[in-house]
Amino acid sequence: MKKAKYLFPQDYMADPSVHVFEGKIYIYPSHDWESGIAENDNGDHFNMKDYHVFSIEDVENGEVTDHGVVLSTDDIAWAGRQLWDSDVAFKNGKYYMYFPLKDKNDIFRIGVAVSDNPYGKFIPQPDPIRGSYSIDPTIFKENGEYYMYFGGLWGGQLQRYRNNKALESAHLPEGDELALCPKIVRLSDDMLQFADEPKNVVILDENGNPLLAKDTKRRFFEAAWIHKYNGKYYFSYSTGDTHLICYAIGDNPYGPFTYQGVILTPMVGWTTHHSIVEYKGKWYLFHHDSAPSGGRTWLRSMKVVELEYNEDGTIKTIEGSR
Ligand code: FUB
Repeated sequence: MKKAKYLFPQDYMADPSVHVFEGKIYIYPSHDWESGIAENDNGDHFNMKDYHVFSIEDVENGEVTDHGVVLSTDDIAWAGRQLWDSDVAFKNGKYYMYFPLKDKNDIFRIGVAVSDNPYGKFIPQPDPIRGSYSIDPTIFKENGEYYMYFGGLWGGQLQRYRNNKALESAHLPEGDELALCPKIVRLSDDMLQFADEPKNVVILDENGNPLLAKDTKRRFFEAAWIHKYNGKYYFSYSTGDTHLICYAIGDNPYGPFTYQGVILTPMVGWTTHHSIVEYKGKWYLFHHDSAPSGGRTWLRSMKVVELEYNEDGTIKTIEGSR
């Protein structure tokens, strides 16, 4: 499958997080809609209010099943606005959906909703995770532990925090300052809270130095994802305002990770967001672009394309739609 294909042309869905549950691919996207809010650097135009779940058994030729609305802001007691990119993990017979949402003070928190099935419905906890902040949670299971990676700049509010504490005023590093790091945190046994304090996920350049803020084609912006290939950990992410999906490789889930290259060059639209999964012996990159909506950045459509590795374990760059 060398050419990317759109997965669900009937509606606008973005940020696909993908897992294999019960032998099928389950897709957990954001649900874009025409909210009428003007585009700005704060992402106010991404004013999503519910999630659908999708499944597919044959990625290359199969039908995508829409399992309908599985969680909505109407169900969430602490909801303000903007349901952004979510992810789902399975443990002990339950499915846990992690979602970023602004609370009633317009601060992003991360909530959890629970289901008996991968296709929902998901029942939200009454409060967000204690100590949670920013956006784009993704969950990775390793050696029986579950880890959340999260964080996003600009509208994702990561620049409002240092050492897991809110700043008096936000500071987005510039120039030769160190770039802000995405975060990793271990989840509690019941999957409903953080087990410890979030830590920095450090991305190094080829000389072993942490990436700088001015390195906008390589530094982390949002959309963390992690997968394992041949015993190594591949941390992938969006560079946001330079519109790339990049990756870095490390020896354990906490990193550090060393920058390797570009997985996906710019797509039609502004945001770029993805997940990577192995299914039936092939690897796939799930992502989105705004081509079907004529480039309206807030109306994105999810896509899939095969992802291939070189013999040395590096990933072959995929050309985006721009
Ligand atoms: O969909 C809203 C936000 O846009 C996501 O949380 C970001 O990763 C970006 O794709």
